[in-house]
Amino acid sequence: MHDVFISLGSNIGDRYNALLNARNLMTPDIVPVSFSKIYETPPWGYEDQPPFLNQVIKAQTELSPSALLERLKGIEKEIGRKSNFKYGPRLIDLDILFYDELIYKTDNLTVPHPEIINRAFVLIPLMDIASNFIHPFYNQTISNLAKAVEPNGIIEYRGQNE
Ligand code: PH2
Ligand code: MG
Ligand code: MG
Repeated sequence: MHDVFISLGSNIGDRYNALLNARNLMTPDIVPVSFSKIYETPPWGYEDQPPFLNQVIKAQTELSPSALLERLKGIEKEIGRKSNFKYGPRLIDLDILFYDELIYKTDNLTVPHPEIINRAFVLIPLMDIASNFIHPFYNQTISNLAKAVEPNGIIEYRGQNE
């Protein structure tokens, strides 16, 4: 079994249900075992779009990194994601953050996700469930990495009906 961390994001439609559906569609081959809180986060990268809901989960899987990526793309499709521009709005986005302590790079997948250290919307949810996890590339704890990002505008999300 492999331990993986996956980030979930949505900023169009029923954002809360998109996260819920994505988690439900993962089983049985991706089994979520712990969940961060859900946060509402200002758009990062391309700012002229609605705020996101973001969550990070830890899951267990026997899938290889590339098979996991394909499965996550399948779930994005099932939820109705259409192709979009880089950093643009999306119904659901599922990204592999970590896969055990693996460091891995192919044309369409880099693990750990190369942007983790720049993204408060990933590091803050990661703090909920993996503050002591050591980033295998930077050899620093999540806790340490989180200190270096600005949490501006990130709030815990409580409303569950949109
Ligand atoms: N995802 C992006 C681009 N910008 N900003 C926030 N706050 N949350 C996201 O999940 C996000 C983003 C592209 O995947
Ligand atoms: Mg993404
Ligand atoms: Mg993605």
